[in-house]
Amino acid sequence: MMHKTFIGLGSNLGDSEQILREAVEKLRELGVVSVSKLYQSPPMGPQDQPNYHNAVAQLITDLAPLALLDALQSIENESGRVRSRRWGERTLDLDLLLYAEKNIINERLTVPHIGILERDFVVIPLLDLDSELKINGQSLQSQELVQHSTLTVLADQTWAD
Ligand code: A4P
Ligand code: MG
Repeated sequence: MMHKTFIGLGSNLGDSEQILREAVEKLRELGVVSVSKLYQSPPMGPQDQPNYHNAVAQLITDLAPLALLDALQSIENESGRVRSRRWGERTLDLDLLLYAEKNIINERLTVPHIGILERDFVVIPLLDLDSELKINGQSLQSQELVQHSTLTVLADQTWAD
C-alpha cells in the first residue's frame, strides 16, 4: 500500500544546494517524489550559524514509518552529517513532517513533526506542494506566519529535476 508523506530538507553547511539535490536523488529510490521551491531561511535557534537552504519533498512510498525514518537517517549519514548542538548547523537534516493522516508518538518518532506550524521554512514549502493541506484539521494557508514569511526564494520547483 502506498502512503503520502512529506519530508523536510534543511542544510546550512557545505554546498547546501548540491547536498539537497543529492538527497532528493536518494529519496527517488524510496518512491515517487515531487519538490517544493528551494528557499533560503534565517536560522531558527542559535543566530551565529549560516542561513539555511530549506525545501520540502512529497514522497509517495510503501515504506512503513520506522523503515522510512531509517532510510532518512541513512541518507543523512551518507551526506557526512555531523551532529552538533541542538538547533545547530548541519550538512543535512531530513525530518519526517507528515505520514498520511497518521499521528505517531513513540521513542524514535513524533509525527506530525514537532513545531511544524511555527516554522515558515516548513509551512510555506508544504503549501507549494498542496495549497489545501491541513494538519489535524488546521489549514496551513490560514496560518499567520504565511503572511510574515522570512524566506527568500532561491529557485522554482524544477531545482531538483
Ligand atoms: N525524531 C522524532 N520525530 C522525528 C521526525 N518526525 N522526523 C527523532 C525525524 N526525526 C524524528 O533528530 C533527533 C531525533 O529525533 C532522531 O534520532 C529521531 O529519532 P536529529 O535530526 O538528529 O536532531 P535535530 O534535527 O538536531 O533535532 P532538533 O534539535 O529538534 O532540530 P530540528 O527541529 O530538526 O531543527 N533553521 C532554519 N531556518 N531551517 C532549518 O531547517 N533546522 C533546525 C533543526 C534548526 N534551525 C533551523 C532549521
Ligand atoms: Mg531533524
